[in-house]
Amino acid sequence: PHVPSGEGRTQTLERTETRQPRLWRVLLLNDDYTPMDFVVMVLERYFRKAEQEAQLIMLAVHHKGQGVAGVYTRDVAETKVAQVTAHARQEGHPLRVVAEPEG
Ligand code: NFA
Repeated sequence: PHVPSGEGRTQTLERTETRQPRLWRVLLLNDDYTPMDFVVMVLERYFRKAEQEAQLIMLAVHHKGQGVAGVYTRDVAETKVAQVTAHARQEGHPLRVVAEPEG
């Protein structure tokens, strides 16, 4: 880091490199009751997936047990978990959505 010269007595230390924030995966977990169409709608509306990709992710979760809906900074990931969980419960579906750190 270099120290910029200034007129006053206060010096500001600058860094040109800043660490990237840790990213969090938002996972959808399979269950026996949430309708496939609801999961596809969630992937389109909350995770901005196109319909075909949403279908593929939903089917992967259905067959493998879980799958990644998206990758975000921690606060965004936690907000997605809260919003999707609230929407699912409002509709009476048991869909589980969790966030986990990457790497
Ligand atoms: N397994 C659910 C069904 O057969 C569909 C589903 C997919 C649920 C992905 C949760 C996640 N209706």
